[in-house]
Amino acid sequence: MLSKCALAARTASNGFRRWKSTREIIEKESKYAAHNYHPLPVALCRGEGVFVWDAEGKRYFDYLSGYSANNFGHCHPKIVETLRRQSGILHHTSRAFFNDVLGEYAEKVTKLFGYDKVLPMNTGVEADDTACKLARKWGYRKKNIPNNQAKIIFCSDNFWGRSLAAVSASTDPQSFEGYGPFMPGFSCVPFNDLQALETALSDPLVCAFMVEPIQGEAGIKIPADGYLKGVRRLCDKHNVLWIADEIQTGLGRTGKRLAVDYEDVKPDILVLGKALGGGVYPVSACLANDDVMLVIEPGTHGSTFGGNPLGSQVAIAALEVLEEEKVAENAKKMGDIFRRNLRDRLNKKVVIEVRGKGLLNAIVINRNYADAWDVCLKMKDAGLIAKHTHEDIIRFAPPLVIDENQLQESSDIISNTVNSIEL
Ligand code: IF1
Repeated sequence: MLSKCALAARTASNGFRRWKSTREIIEKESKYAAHNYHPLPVALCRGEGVFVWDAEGKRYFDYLSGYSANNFGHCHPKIVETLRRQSGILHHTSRAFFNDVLGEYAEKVTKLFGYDKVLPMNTGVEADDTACKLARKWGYRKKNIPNNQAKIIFCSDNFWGRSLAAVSASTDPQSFEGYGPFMPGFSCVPFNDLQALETALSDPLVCAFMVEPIQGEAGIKIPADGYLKGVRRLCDKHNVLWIADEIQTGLGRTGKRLAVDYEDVKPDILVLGKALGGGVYPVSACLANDDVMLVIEPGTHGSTFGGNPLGSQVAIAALEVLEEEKVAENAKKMGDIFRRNLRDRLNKKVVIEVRGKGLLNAIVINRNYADAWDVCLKMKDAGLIAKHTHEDIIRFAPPLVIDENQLQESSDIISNTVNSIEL
């Protein structure tokens, strides 16, 4: 029998440390962790499925999903069990040696997406950077671009992470200001503009065009139907590699396995991340066929953790969940209901636009009436956490395993909050 005191101590602990209040958690994080984010004032201690709980036990719908890493929900039993089990068998070896999981994972991910090979990395930005390296080397070896002159074209308002290369491609001063000098050989064309792309790609020094099929950080910008088909055609015409950054849009998020599936097109290099690690471990990947992938030879690229057995086993589990639970199909169905709900119910003076695909959605707030941050604070109080991007856009990206009851309840929270704004 535990003493009353020990029992109290145990219930007041999560096994790692004593519970703290929201205030204490925020104070400590603010004091000791760098201020490179401005978080919503909510302190999370636990998650399950589409829900998270704060230090006081209040429950929230998670409408950010850890920036779309938690597509399969918090603490998915199969994913957590895989992480637990594999971490007790073999977690990390480096690719100085073979391990018994990487090949299994590589076979699974390449067969699922239809490529010859995968290059395993950890975070999104590393995989995008890898794609750029692959493309440059391909440009020198296969397109005969003179050494050190290869160019990569991106779109304005692109986002692919925070490294020096990624911010060199950025058109957002918040991302790049103060971090120069920048990577040469990068330039941008407007998103959703095939004419501008054609002009850029006709430069024989261009080796690649990298694009998100739906621009996330830019505010969930969806290109016109046919844009991706046009990208494919222009890249073929000018012998340029098409790199699709599906780190945020991939793995069911937009209602298909990949966002490019909506137009039945296949990029030369497919980049995945975020949900590939099931939200429990960073796993990212570059997929390509041999004519591209094999330009990288032993010793010319790598990563300490990329392809480790723990991450590889977790990624196998994540891909199995994606298929077994028909996650993309659910995202499509729920996304259609979600946007219909919001369009029917939201005060159109306050919300100018509802847009999205699957469960990657955004609303645009009329700034005469409110700003996105204040609306996020109000939704938090009402039991739903979401994050704004820019001052007027709120992104809605719940875990893809959300069911219809949960979707209806959370749509109500959003519409009641927005409609309670005084005009
Ligand atoms: C931040 C958004 C999400 C990405 C795409 C590569 C990466 C990302 C398309 C890099 C990362 C995250 C990072 C996060 C904000 C963010 C984000 F607001 F930008 F749009 F997801 F919602 N390609 N996106 O979206 O992946 O290296 O971070 O693993 O940096 O603040 P990473």
